[in-house]
Amino acid sequence: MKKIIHIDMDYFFAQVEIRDNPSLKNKPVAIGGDPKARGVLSTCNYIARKFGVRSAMPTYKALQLCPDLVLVGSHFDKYRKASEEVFSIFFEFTDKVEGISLDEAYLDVTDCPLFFNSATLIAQEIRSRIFKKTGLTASAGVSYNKLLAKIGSEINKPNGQYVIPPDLTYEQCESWSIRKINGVGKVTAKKLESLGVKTFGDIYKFNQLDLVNHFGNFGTTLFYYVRGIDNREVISSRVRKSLSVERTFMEDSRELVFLKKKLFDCFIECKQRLKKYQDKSIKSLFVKIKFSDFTQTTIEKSYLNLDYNDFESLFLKRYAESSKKIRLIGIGVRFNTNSNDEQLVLNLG
Ligand code: TTP
Ligand code: MG
Ligand code: MG
Repeated sequence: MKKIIHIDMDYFFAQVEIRDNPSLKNKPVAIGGDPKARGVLSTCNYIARKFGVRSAMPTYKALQLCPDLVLVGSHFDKYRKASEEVFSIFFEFTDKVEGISLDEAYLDVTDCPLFFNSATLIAQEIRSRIFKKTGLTASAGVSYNKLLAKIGSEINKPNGQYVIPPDLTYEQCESWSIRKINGVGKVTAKKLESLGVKTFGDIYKFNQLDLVNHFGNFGTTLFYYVRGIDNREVISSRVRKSLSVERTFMEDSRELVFLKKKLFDCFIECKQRLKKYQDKSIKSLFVKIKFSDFTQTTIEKSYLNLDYNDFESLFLKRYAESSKKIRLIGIGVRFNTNSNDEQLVLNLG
């Protein structure tokens, strides 16, 4: 049985804006939607949601529901940066990461050796690392397939997680809204509702053939989904472009013996972790140094073979060019990537 985690950031665009402007913290806040230009909102925080404000709602309507709503313009560069930070944390646990949008992904952690292979603990740790790195909260669902992991991530939103174990019973899910189902958009939901179908339990009353007659192939999918069956794989939406290992020191240092020892530790760990990527070809080697004043530098050379001496000479060259103490060193390799799949495939929403 698989172990799948679905992660989705809470009120993503709004949370980023509020993080960067704490005076908004206890106010109802929505993103985008110039009322004069008859715009619609991208999203809003949970305070605004109490008033009935929602994503994609026309701004004038949101202001009728919540006259104190604070409208904030969007800053995609910030959302993209936060998203990249969040995704890089996912890759600390598995390469099987399927990005669905900037703020959402599925992870297959079936083979992840960390945290005793407990998907619940991994989800907890991912959310905690996300918060430490970005100051943002995320919610997670944990289950044995994508459908149920996604349903789970909604249950304790915001800033929560929920596990749906394999012994899910009919009683537990019969009252779930069909709108929870992946692929049931407004149109399908309307059609289902016109047949008197609102919940998982209602779909149970139809046999597979009836569902196919009404919904084509999706009818079969529905038939299985409401029985907790979903065999979709997590499809990696991004290929790994590099692998690196780094160490931050308790105290900044310029002691060469100490620094070389740390560099060598990184090398050994990097070599060990590279065993998993024998199908990839290495393009270049690099060394990263962060100084006590937090400035950072990366030195790179093209790859011939994986030799510790190459890393050390890169390091020594840059070490000699500065007199600053060092707080972090890292080494890594970049892989050759097929230009078609190099780019992270992400869309919004
Ligand atoms: P969602 O994850 O759907 O929503 P959210 O993160 O704002 O809120 P939550 O997950 O806590 O329910 O979407 C992620 C971002 O995508 C959202 O912050 C803004 C953007 N978005 C739009 O621009 N238009 C939309 O209609 C939706 C649904 C989202
Ligand atoms: Mg979200
Ligand atoms: Mg989302």
